[in-house]
Amino acid sequence: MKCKRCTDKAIVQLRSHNAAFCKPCFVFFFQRTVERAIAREHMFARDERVLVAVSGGKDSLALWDVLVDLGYETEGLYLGLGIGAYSSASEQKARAFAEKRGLPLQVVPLDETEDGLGIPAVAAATRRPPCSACGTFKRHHFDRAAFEGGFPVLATGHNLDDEAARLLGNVLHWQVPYLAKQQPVLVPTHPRFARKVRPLFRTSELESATYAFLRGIDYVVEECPNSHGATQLVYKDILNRLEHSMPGSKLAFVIDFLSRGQPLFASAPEADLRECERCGMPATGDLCGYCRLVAEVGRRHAQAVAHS
Ligand code: Q46
Ligand code: ZN
Repeated sequence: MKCKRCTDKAIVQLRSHNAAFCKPCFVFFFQRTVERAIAREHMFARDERVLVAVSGGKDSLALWDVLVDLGYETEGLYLGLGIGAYSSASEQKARAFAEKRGLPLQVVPLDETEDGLGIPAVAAATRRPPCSACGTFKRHHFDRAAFEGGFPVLATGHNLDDEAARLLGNVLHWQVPYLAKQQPVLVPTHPRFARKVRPLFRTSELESATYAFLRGIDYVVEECPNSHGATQLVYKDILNRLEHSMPGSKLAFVIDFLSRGQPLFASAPEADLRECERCGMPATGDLCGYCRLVAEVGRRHAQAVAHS
């Protein structure tokens, strides 16, 4: 098997691209795919500071590595979710990555913020699935850190597999408002929001794992314990089986949706946003989703004390 670019001995085969690459050419291919995605989708300009949400996993650290290599000014943001050993290990990987490269990293441990609530505590108090609470908390703290740090752009490490699984879920349930917002670039709908971008939306999980390995990135291999049994994994499994029989299906599913399907949904009306009475971040009602959830935890705790 020969490298498609230089004809040296290939070490990676990408059936979805009908190509194989040697180490330097794969690194070049991966970085160029990300660079083109940023340019074609107008994600951000050379002079814009980018806040990169890092989880300690392969995708977000690979993304940060590429952005730094491409010369962008970046800062990492790690959110300590308080999920036991998984959170400790992932924080350590994110910190080690930043320290080794001399990059700025902001660490926000949820249980040390003013509300003092980690994900397990919120999930237990509200009896919600942890991932639902986690999504609300992540969105809030990412938005807030970008706003307070004056970052016009917030980048996350969602890859092609994430995007394809999300699309499959949204189509299966005809989630029109979500389909309207499923784009690699989300333009801010309020001055306190940053532009949210997903520069890895064209690169697969396999490609980011390969990139991380070849670049010597030490990432947390274990998945979050709450991801087991998640619907997303079922979708990913189905898509992987499809990909195995028909290489390139995942990429075509996402790319064709973005070019031909998504514009048909994009006119779904946007909710009017005001500022949350409690935290000041954008909200559809008096309180934002995050503050409503924190208030619910407070109410549940008060009820538990009253009944004890
Ligand atoms: S971190 Fe959070 Fe994920 Fe864990 S609790 Fe669920 S959403 S699975 S990406
Ligand atoms: Zn709020």
